[in-house]
Amino acid sequence: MSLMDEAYEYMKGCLKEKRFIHTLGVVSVAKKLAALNGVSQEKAELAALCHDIAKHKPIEEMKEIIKLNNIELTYDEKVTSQLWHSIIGPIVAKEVLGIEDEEVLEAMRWHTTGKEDMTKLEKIIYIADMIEPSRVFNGVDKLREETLRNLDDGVLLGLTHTIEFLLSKNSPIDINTIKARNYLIINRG
Ligand code: DGI
Ligand code: FE
Ligand code: FE
Repeated sequence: MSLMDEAYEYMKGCLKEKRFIHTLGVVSVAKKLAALNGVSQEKAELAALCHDIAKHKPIEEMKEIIKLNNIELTYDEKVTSQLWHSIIGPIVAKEVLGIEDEEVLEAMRWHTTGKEDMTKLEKIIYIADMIEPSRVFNGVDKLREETLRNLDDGVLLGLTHTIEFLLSKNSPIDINTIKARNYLIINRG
């Protein structure tokens, strides 16, 4: 069986139905964005398929994986468990599926927060996760339009939306999200 087929089979088995539907949505948007932006559709498909591979792990198991792999969490990351599935995702994907492609693993790693100076593949997985068809929130249609028109503009709007959402909830904002947005603003053509 090919790695891709194996990944489909594993993800279908490890995710709840709703999350698997979300995942298939991310795959379809990511492939489309890859085609539009000159990125490997196969890498986009694999990264999208596996991006939430650790999402359903119990908190204790996530902590254990973080500890076993000597990952030093920042103070902010320690108190934000929503970020942990993306921090350990690449480790799990390597271990259970044997994924070695660093570009794919990095795109999985940064799918929740984004980061400074992202690759096109990282941008695609970050934004596809937000705009896949089953996502519903105020402004999602504008975000879809903007992303199809221009990947950087879409990612910038997505980062702004995330920051506004976190501000409104009085949640801590991960530093990588701020850096991702600053970088795009400073370096946009
Ligand atoms: O895993 P998904 O649900 O598909 O999406 P995701 O990986 O983008 O995770 C979304 C969750 O992560 C959502 O509950 C908001 C939270 N989140 C994302 N960035 C930050 C954050 N939470 C905090 N506190 N700070 C962040 O910067
Ligand atoms: Fe996620
Ligand atoms: Fe997701």
